[in-house]
Amino acid sequence: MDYIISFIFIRSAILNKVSIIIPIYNTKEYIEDCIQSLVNQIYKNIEIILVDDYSEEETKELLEKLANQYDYIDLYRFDKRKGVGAARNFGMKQATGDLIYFMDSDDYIPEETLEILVQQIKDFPIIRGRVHKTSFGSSFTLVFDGLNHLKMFCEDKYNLLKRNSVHNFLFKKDFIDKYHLRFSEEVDIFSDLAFIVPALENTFCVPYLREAVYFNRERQDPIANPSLSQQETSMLISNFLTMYYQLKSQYNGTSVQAFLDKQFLNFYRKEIVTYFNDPTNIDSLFHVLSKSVQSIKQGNLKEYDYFLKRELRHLDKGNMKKYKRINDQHQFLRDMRDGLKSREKFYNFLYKRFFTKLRKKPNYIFFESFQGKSYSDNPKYIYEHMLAEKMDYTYIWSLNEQHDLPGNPKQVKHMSLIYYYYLARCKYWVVNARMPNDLDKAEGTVYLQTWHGTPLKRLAGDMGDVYMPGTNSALYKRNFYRETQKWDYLISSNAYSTQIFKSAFWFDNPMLEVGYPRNDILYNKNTEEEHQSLKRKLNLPLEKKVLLYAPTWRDDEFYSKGNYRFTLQLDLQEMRNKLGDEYIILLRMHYVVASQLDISEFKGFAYDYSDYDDISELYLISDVLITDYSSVFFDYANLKRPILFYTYDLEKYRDSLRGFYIDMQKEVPGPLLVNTDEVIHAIETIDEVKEAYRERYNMFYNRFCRWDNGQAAKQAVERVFVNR
Ligand code: C2G
Repeated sequence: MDYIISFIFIRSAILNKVSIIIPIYNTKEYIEDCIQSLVNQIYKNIEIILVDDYSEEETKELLEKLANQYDYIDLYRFDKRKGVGAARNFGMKQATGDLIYFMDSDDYIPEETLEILVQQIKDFPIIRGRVHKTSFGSSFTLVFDGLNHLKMFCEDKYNLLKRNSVHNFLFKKDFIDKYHLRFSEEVDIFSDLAFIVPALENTFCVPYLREAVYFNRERQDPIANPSLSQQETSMLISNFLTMYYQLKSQYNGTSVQAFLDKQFLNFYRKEIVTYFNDPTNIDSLFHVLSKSVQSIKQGNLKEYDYFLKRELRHLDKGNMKKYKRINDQHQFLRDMRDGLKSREKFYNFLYKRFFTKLRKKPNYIFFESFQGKSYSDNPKYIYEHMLAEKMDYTYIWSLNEQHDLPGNPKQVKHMSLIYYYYLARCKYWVVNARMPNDLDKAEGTVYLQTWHGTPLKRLAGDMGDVYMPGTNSALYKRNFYRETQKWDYLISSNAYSTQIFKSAFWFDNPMLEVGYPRNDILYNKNTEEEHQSLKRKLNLPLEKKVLLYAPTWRDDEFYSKGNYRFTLQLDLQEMRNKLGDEYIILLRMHYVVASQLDISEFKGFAYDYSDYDDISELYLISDVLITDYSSVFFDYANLKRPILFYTYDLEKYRDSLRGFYIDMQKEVPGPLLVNTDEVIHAIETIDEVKEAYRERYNMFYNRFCRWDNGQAAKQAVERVFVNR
């Protein structure tokens, strides 16, 4: 008996060839993962139909290479762009399988998926597995208990369409043919609805298996390489309305209506309302929206809130003026409702709705360094230059703790109510890192972004997967993009940074190529007297040489968002034994590191200066810098003093966490060391190290430090405040 069943199963497996149709447009960074996941399928009776929708050269070549590797891959290429719907329709025409499965070229599936779906489809025309959103590559997977949990969707089958897509449905080919199911070629986004709505309409029940997983990858870069759902909102809306309309008229009087109305109302609430936060967006959409609303069945509106119903009433009546007035009131109330979610959101609401309505003060300047954590970096030196020049401005500093500052400026606590108030009143912002995500820049604000380092590690738009807590690659880049588009000026300290900033920050406004104001001090105060007086200020012994250890942070080692962990990997005991007669060491953790160092037993040798505001002053008094992947070495090189790289986790940092812009092994101006012994040895033989790296150091200096000459603050101020 068993024998017969397995025979039948094998026969049906032979019959059940699956044609996998993949439309492709420029997804070279993902397509290999996608195809590999198909090659790895346990279910082997497959053909893969790649339809290249006129991708650019690199993707085209990669596809040709991949198609040549396996005889069950067929590659077709359009001679112009036709869209995802056309590509899938074309793919279906080529398909020779009994079953059809659609995949997107940036997604992937675990090896069991097709096998489970094929086994379980039985007499049903359609089956569906679970779609799981992820921002990681194919190494990521889900673990189940080994059982198949089959669930039937019958009357509620439209719930399977929450994402409006055909992802992870397996269809019988004869069913597709019988009902002439085709994707829309009129729209790009939501073209699936034209296929899947009639498919469901002609099915009684759809089995669903959560063990058959489809990983729907959120693209890393919604700015440079958006997926369809990451496209411009205006396109998203117009495509949605086209499809909605078409289906509404096609399925008049059927059960699909309720589903379509629900999709419309959800879409209206999620996308359109947000889009109408800017009321100028209403004009072009009003009429088509009005027509859509007229077709909604009153009964389908029941569960929605008062705001929504009131807006829809005015859309229904087609009175744009009235609708705009109501939209305005509602946007205000919605902002307020959002503002009640947290203290920061409430302040942001007050900022947006009230403070920014006040007149801007043309001579007020707002300064902030590292989110108010310190009085430091480029903003400090720009500020002090303006003070020294006695310029006629009022200065406001954002600082978490009260400081004793020259010029006695107004100090406001970062993210406090008064912080938002002054952000709105100040005409100028001088800031060295990102501002709060939700903060919009009001009209008339001039934002000078100084940034805080020459990049070694890949930045923003140039990053691959993001490993920081509380975010994913797409969200991180979208927020970053929103931030950089507010910058009116950006300071760059070398031609290399200029080039990177333009692409990584998507930045087209004026770049101030003036060097770093924070490095002015390295030219203007680099004298023996200044060193001595700084050492006195810092309570350091005058007779000892100084080592400065200033590492960066690790994206994947954290306690919570913004609070990073750091484990000291230098053996201080050993260092004191070998170097203590001649040297002391200053330990300087990165400003996002929350770990506290316990170095009490190394009193007189190791000093923790992690909380000291200004690292530039520490550079001035140190004889050797020890760092890793921190941008500190680009600045320190201005002093032409020796630099050692304690890079015990180089491979991981470079290959999985961040990636670098330069080759550390070939280009940095000092040796890469992997344990304390090597660090000690390099310090003991520092003259030899200097000699060995002399040529490389000179090249490095010429490439990265040439623009710094003690005049950067002056030049930046002239560009932004004097010669505007
Ligand atoms: N910094 C510091 N102490 C450290 C490390 C860094 O004071 N132990 C300061 C330096 O001014 C440095 C800046 O913070 O230049 C940026 O630190 P990085 O270690 O380079 O890291 P990150 O904050 O991620 O910035 O383009 C630069 C990049 O954005 C890196």
